[in-house]
Amino acid sequence: MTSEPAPPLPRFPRDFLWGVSTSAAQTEGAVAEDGRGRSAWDVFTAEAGRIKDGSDARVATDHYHRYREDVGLLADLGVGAYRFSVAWPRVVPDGSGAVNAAGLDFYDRLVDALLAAGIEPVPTLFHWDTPHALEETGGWLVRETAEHFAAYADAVAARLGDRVKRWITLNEPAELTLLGYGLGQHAPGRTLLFDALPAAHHQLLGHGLAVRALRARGATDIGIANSHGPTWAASGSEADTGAADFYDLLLNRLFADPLLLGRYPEGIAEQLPGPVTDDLKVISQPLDWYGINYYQPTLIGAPQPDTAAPADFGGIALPPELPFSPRRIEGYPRTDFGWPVVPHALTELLDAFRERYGPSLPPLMITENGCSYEGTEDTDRIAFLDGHLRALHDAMTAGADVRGYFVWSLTDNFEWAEGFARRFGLVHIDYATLARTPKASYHWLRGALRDQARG
Ligand code: IFM
Repeated sequence: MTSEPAPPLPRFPRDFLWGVSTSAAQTEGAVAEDGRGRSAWDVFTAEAGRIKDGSDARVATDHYHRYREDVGLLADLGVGAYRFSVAWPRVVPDGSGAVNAAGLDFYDRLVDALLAAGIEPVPTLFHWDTPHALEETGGWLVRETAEHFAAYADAVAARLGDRVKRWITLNEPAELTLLGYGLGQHAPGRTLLFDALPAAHHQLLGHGLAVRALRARGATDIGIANSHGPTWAASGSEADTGAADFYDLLLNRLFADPLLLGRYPEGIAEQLPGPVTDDLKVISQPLDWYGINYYQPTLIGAPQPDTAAPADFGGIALPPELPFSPRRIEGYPRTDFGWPVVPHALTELLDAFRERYGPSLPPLMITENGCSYEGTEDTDRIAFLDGHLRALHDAMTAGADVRGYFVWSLTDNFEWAEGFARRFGLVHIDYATLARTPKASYHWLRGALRDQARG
């Protein structure tokens, strides 16, 4: 996809929060430093064949040591906020029990450096790096992990709460449930299919308990980052629309309904462990805002046992038992990852959220949006961001209350099972030297943010 220079972006509200997102496991490296414990991803990446390019994240982008340079890049970019994640195994090496002060020191330094540069720190407490010790006792399949998560959240808030105002509890619990526990493509590599559902419930419970812990420490600005995207049916047939409805439930309602409406979609609660009704009260405490990570829509049809999933769905091998099958979306440009580029689906998604949740929907933030392309003259990424920001503006004009937008990601980084082969950064990383080089998209966004600031 290449594009002609586009006219300036439409004007966003003056107090709109512009930011970029990263996560600890994808950037920090330094996995054995300053008392950090092992994470589920450390163990997963050490297993042969798990990561496509055979890499691991022991060094990643070395953000742990180069955070000052990264903060400089953020300041020069002109964003108001930096969304990063705190690594649970760095703060509580065994997942429960003793807190590692040296691990918290890193986030202390990072937060201070951000504030000194006039950038708001927005930490996510959990972005998939479950402490390995907890994984060994069942990980998110067991209730205790939710309780340990709340204790960890309390420890982080105790240290950073005097300077951090805005918190995110979890990132994309749907992906961890589906890819980590259901299909085995991500850590911890379990292939439980629908028996993975307890992991969804316990993450939600962990979220609710963490919200309580943060509020007890005085936090007043708390959200969650869930991945969502419109689900399109492959045809109008009953079989295809039924399959699409089911997939929509998994991606768009399994997490949002309990959080926003205090109930699970029909038929789910019966399959979950624990005092679900009581848990739902904890899970559905009102949020200050709700984060949406949007990348692409999904086209779904009735099961087709012999068809491999298309690139739209990561090209992964899907078990024949699934009651749906992803199809390739035709007629749109694609990123180098093979994902279709469909900006208007973001407008569609935000319209659908307003319609589905009505007055129960708190203000929204787009907590991730971005794309993977090679090269530093990344005009395709510019076109992607430009198109999605216009689509977002359309949704806001139609009434969506969206307060901020975060690009995924500041730098290229470790893209999970894909290793380093996928480049989502506004800043290029040379993995041999770890040199950072801003791409054309970085300069474009910098200009766009300056225009916005001029008012
Ligand atoms: O890199 C990931 C991130 O960790 C979670 N959201 C999607 C991104 C791109 O795949």
